[in-house]
Amino acid sequence: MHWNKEESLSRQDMSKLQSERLKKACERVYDRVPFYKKSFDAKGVKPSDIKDIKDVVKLPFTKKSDLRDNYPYGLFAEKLDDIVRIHASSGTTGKPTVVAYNRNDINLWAEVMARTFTAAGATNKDVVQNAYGYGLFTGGLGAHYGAERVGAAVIPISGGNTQKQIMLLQDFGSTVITCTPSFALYLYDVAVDMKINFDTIKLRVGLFGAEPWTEEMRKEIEERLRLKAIDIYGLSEIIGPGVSSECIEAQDGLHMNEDHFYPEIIDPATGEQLPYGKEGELVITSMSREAMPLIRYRTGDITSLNPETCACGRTTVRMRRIRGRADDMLIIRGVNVFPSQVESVLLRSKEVAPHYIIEVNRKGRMDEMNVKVEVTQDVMDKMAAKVLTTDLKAFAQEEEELIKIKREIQKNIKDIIGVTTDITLVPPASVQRSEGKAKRVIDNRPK
Ligand code: DLL
Repeated sequence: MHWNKEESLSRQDMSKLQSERLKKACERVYDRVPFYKKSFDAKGVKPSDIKDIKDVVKLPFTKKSDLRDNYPYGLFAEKLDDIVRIHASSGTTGKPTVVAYNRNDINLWAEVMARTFTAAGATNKDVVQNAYGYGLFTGGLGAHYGAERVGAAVIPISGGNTQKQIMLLQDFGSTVITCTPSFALYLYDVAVDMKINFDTIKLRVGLFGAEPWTEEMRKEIEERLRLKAIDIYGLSEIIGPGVSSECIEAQDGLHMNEDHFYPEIIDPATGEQLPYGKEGELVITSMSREAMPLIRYRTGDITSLNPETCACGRTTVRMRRIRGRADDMLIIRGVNVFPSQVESVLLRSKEVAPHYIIEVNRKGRMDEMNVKVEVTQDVMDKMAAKVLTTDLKAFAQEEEELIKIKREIQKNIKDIIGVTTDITLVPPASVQRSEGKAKRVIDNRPK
């Protein structure tokens, strides 16, 4: 089932629509946003040079720093009178990135999020427990309007409040949950602590995003929470959630809403556009936005694009699951390491749980990576039982067991990623849980 006919246009019709929309967006920003007039002029390009979607490569990029430099309202293409919503995403340093919507943008957002819910199999028969944070973060309100548009009953519980979340899951019979994948796992842990019988919970699908996660993490979540876990992607600068999402039929790549958000993959070093299938940085032009369209926005996210028609019938280009952000990539003694690669390797091991922290330190001139990961309750129980026997030999064997687990993970990380790491196994529930976006990396190296 599709929400809009634009999800299954022929490639030719899609290009035609994109070409028209790109032209309009260029005219709009050139006329209304001094920053764009300047950056178009600096590149020697005029809106009239843009005749086809392929001409996009002539246009200048927009970077996150451009939003900061024009803080707060400098990139708005609309007067405040017509702006009806302002969101912001908190950066790690300094001022937040500010984004604006007019009425048409809010409507567009609800439409693309309705596509997202529909692709995940949600309908007016569903009860959607929306555990994305409401506020400046786009997750809460973005999911809210989309779920309402498909006619579902939305519970605007927002993030956090874990025990109450579980009570509502049981009492309100929520069938769909929306939250970060790390919060989904946290919810599960709390439910286990509360001795909840999962047969009393009706959840059948979760729409998870806002942070990188892996296929292995998906499997864990699906098994534990007994639902289908759908990957949804977006960023505030473009609209919020609603940029791309998986379909429940195939779960094989995220359908880009490319009639509104034109995707390209570039080589992050040279800025050169790369062909379909090649991995690089995702760049998006938000062609239909009115209050704040962005031209060739560099997302910093690493992925690739696949133009083949999906088994679900949608023809929109699919984006592969995000590998990570270019700026989250760690360089450890010359080897590029994405936290998601470490996650994949860890979750292959049955003895550890999907809760981990990667810490990087510099000793002298050497980088050292330490991965702190929780062992499962099973491993813990086995250890405890042995200790209780006061049988020292058995205890020593258990320690050997732990060393074996550590060695195996170390070996897999070395073989698959190519770096030597130190592994610290810690008891269940000792790694900090997240109610929103998880923080998985602590980099203590001097900048
Ligand atoms: O995280 C919007 C969102 C809300 C998406 C709810 C999905 C669900 P920002 O706070 O601006 O917006 O953060 C955007 O988060 O550039 C990616 O690095 C990362 N991200 C978002 N979704 C995914 C995903 C929202 N599915 C930044 N997989 C993006 C991996 C994701 N990374």
